[in-house]
Amino acid sequence: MRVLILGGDGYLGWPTALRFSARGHEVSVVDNFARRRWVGGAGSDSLTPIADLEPRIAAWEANPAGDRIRSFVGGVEDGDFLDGVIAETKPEAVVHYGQQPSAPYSMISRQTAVETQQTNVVGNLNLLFSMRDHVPDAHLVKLGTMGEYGQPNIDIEEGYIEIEHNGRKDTLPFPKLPGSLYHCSKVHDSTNIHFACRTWGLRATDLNQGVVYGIETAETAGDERLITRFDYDELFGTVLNRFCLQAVIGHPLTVYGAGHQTRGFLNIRDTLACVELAVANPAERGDFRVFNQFTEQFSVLELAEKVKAAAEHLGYTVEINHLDNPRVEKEEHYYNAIHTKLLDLGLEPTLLGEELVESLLHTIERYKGNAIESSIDPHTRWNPAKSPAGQA
Ligand code: USQ
Repeated sequence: MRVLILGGDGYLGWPTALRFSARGHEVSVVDNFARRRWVGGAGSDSLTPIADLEPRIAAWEANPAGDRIRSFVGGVEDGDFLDGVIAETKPEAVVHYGQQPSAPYSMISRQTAVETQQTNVVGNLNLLFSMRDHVPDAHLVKLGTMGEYGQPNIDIEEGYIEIEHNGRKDTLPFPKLPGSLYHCSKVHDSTNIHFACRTWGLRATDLNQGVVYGIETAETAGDERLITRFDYDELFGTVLNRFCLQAVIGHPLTVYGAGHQTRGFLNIRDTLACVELAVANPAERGDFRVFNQFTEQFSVLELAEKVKAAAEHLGYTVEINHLDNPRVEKEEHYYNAIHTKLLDLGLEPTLLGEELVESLLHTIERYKGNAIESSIDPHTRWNPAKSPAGQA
């Protein structure tokens, strides 16, 4: 299959490109290296050493499992550039990770909020037009987020809910309560993709993904030149990855508030498995499918306790700190999200046992000398008017 991966230099995009290449697909990647710039601009860097895209691809092509990967350097916000790539590569599946993925980054300022929504909403809209005009039969696999739903006081369904209102029934998109301007951008994307499916007959799968953790995947383990990036800073590091890095370098774990905020989580290996399953089982023409892509639910405090236990087992001393929550989010809430569609397609979840946390800690140990500790503590507040006394 011809597979185009947007954001192919990123945390998930790079290992996804290798996975499809290892399976014998014809892979092309697009990236403008914005993630590298955003993280650098935040005074941080990937913990793992990552080469530039071209040498990385050359290392993969020299690998026994490797095959040719074509690369295109440019941004999805540039509609003419993207149109040219789609027309040239004629993908049968497009996996779209080419977005600004950080909730805190979107909340720094008006400028970063506008940048986030421009990159995400305009980029996605450009893609829909290019697919309509050049590859209307191709399958769009879009990385959405569980955060589109927020934390409603009812069970979260997979994309749609049957509603009975004033004696009439319909199946409608599940209500959205996004928790940051980044999450809002993903809601806007979902609306636009759904519209394109209904109106132009495109086929799409929105993967409403939970919080990802982990570093190594089958293709990247064993060859350091192929390792994916690993972020742990306040903006781009996801919570479990951050806690593991913090435990290894002796930084108190940064639990925001009480830590009872509950989210869906999944291992990076399962992200790749889910994307593969979605591509292998495409949506019908005109269909906008939504899969909730996570394997387990945890509260933030439960994760901190798991990391503390595993790290102490390895001889570390770990302190858990409860910081004043820089975000505006519910700390006590009901959370039960349905996630059966990917399991029905054959997903075999990688569960977060102590062994898995220990193996993540061991991988981080190899690179702990690269950690920039000053990038860890949170400074971005969702509502600056609510800053506690003494803080800017
Ligand atoms: N949190 C802490 N301490 C930290 C960092 C985070 O307590 O040091 C808490 C946050 O307050 C939040 C939870 O952990 O309640 C998750 O935060 P996160 O930064 O790991 O994840 P989030 O901002 O929700 O965003 C991440 C990805 C995003 C993806 C989303 C999936 O960056 O791209 O869409 O996870 S979801 O959370 O399901 O919306």
